[in-house]
Amino acid sequence: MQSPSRVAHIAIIACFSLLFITKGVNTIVSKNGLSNYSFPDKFMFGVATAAFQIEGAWNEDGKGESMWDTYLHKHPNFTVDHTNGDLAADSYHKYKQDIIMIKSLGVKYYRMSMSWPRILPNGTDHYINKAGVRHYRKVLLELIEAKITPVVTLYHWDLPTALMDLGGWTNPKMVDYFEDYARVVFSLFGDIVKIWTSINELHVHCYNGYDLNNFVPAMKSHGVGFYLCSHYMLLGHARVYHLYDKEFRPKQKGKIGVTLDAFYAEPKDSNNKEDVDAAERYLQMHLGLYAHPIYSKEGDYPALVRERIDTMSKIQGYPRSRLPVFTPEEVEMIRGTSDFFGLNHYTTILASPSSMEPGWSVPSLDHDTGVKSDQDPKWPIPGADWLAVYPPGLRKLVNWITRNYGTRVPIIVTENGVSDFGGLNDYVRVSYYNKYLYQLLLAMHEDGCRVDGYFAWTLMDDFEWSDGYSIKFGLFHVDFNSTEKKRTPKLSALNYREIMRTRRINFNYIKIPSYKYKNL
Ligand code: GBH
Repeated sequence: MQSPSRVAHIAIIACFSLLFITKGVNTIVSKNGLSNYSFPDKFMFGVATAAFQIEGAWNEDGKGESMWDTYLHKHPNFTVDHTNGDLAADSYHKYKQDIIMIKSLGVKYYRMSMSWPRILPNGTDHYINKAGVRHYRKVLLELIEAKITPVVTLYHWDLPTALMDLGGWTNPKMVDYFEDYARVVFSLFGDIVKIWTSINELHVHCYNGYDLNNFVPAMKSHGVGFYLCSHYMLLGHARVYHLYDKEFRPKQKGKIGVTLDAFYAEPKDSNNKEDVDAAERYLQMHLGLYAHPIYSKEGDYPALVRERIDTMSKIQGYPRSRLPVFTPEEVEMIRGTSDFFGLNHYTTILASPSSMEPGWSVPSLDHDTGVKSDQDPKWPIPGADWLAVYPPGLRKLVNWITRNYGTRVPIIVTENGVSDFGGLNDYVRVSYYNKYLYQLLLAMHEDGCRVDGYFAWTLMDDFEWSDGYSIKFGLFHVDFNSTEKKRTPKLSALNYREIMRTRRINFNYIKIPSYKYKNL
């Protein structure tokens, strides 16, 4: 038996080392609340938006209709609050104010998207809308004047209706149309814009639009249209990369990449091999499907994905795989077509295997994946039901990407943020940004991941697709009831500005009342 004093001694040592260990993996803060690690000077900090979600002015100055305009006018109840993007935050008219806001945050980069039908009202390049071109030129010049570098997304889901009428992204011809549109945009704005992203979140556009049907075009083509859409988007992205690389880069000297999205997947029970496999399968089917063709050494769809969908298609009696096949030339054409890994990340799921769940269609991506996804009851869900807060998920995802695709290209977090139901005292958002950014610092400083930038989603409250205006993601509040769409900074805007100023996270900068938010 050990003497009581010896037991106490051991307990004290254990306690200290525990303190030390937890300090190592959790937040290390100095007395003044500052994070131990900092963001390098050349780290790109920014805020992100998307044209359809903020611009409004849906039919002004010769703009054509996008599929979101047309569909929401036809189906006004499609969004939860029966709203649409006709007016949104009216950024088409208020862009100068937006740029003052961006500047006030102290960020040096602004990720925005261009509306394809504002530039090409009919989708095709036989007619260019001069007023639309003039508008984006004004916005870009205003940004430059404010010393903010624009990062422009060519396509953030607002497809011209004329092209949707031809089948949208399931039509192989879309690859040509996208290239034509990109050529117009590069020639008109490439003197100013030096960082491009081709497409925002191929997965979400195809999954929500073809499998789940809660996003336009709501095509009800689950398990078939989903893969066609993904396939032609990959080809479209690659064509646009090469177009830039060959015809524009030599003169314009910019960079071009793509933005992919992923939830992180954690095994429901990390001691259970089946759950571990399920988590990996989830990541491969959701992110690997797009990332492998572009970023892996060998290119093409991941073997696991290829085999799984081929097998399922066969069992289901399809004459050929529902996942289209790239020719060897196409594999080569897509491989290596991104100067950075644009990553949108919001949340994490717990994965376990399942062959069928309520709500799944057959066939579908979910059914093909065979993974039941749960949320940990300990994770707060402050707004949208899909967005549970689990900060270490970002660090783990960035590590997963680094393990799978190496460090040839840097990761740029092109979106990250959290939703709530409104209010200026958005402690939830302050806490979210502090903790997610700290996990990013750990990935960079302790795990050796190559991360070059971070964009907060989003500058201000906006039109959140099928959630309408019911949930809020903004650093700035927008009063959608006022005609002037008045903007007001939230606490999170002040906190973000402080991070920009110090290049560190100051966990004490905004005190979060502990009684208010459990688990934050
Ligand atoms: C991003 O997508 C978008 O790029 C951006 O436009 C958007 O405003 C932002 O997120 C915030 O939502 O029906 O179960 O799929 C993030 C991916 C797409 C995830 C929609 C949640 C709805 C839940 N999101 N999806 S589900």
